Amino acid sequence: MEMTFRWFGSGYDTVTLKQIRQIPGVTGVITTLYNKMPGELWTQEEIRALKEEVEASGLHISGIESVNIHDDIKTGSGDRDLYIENYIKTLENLGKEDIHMVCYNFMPVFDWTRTELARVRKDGSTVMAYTQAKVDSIDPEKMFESIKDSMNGTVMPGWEPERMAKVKELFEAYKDIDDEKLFDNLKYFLEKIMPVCNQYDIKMAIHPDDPAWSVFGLPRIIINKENILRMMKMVDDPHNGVTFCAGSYGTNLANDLPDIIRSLKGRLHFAHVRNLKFNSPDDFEESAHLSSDGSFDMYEIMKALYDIDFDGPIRPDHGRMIWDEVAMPGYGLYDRALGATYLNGLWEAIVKGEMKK
Ligand SMILES: [Mn+2]
Repeated sequence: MEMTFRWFGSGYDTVTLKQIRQIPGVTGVITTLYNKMPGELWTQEEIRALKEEVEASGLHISGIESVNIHDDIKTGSGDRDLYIENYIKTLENLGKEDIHMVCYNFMPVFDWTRTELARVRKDGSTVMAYTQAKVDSIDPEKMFESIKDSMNGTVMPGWEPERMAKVKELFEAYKDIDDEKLFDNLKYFLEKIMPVCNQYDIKMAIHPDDPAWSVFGLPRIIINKENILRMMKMVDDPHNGVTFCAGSYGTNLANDLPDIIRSLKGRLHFAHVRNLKFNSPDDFEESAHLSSDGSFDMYEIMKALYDIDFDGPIRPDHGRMIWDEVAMPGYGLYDRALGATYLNGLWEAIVKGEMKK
């Protein structure tokens, strides 16, 4: 595996490439063209400029998170074919710049959903948290309003004000879309892009829905082992792969995380590893990465990645806000750097332990 760090780009991220370069063991960044709207074409020149900026810092681009999918593709309507053409061209341009892993998601309307962006924990750190009761009591069109004041002046991925201004129209567009239709539309999209992925060896890595169940009555399909196996089988190509995200699959306690990892051997192209602390099955918060601070056994997660010979990029995920840092919720420097170091420590212990057997 390669330890990486998510970086939103100059002008968007409070964390600098220089800071990332100084985290021991981190050699690559997972980045994006953050100003691009879903469906928009990425030119080769823009990608090259991003690549040159990253490489000038002594790091390299390990993959893209995300090239976002336009809602017309997810709903299978409107200008879907035009947006797929743009997507194919974008993948081609990434391939020409020697970038070979693309993370994306197929979540309707909202990206990952949290009800609090700064819950205060006993140690004074703040974390993102989710309470089902809060979601059940809120008008979905007010969701953005309810959290936007806690974004610390940043734009959170998937929560762009331009999209959220149209949230009512978006809900309307999805009113006839159920799980089966969403699967059909995903299949249509994947079949169209597989030729370019094969030509340039681009590994597509679908990110799970977060939380891993339907919110506000919207369909959600990338939520458990059964559905992810179906998704891989319906377009059976190694380039049609998966991002394992511990914090997203882990929202549903019925998901056995090491077992899901083992079922993805050969199709797992990217891993997000973090912990959650459950206060009840309907209330969780994003704890530190350390096993003892949350509800997951992080050793078992890393061991499963080792056992399937995972060789793709891995990154720490949402961190706590600590040491008075002001940053995008979940995406400060300090706690994610601690997370990367901890995960590297687990990995070293696993590798050396196995070699001594
Ligand atoms: Mn994730």
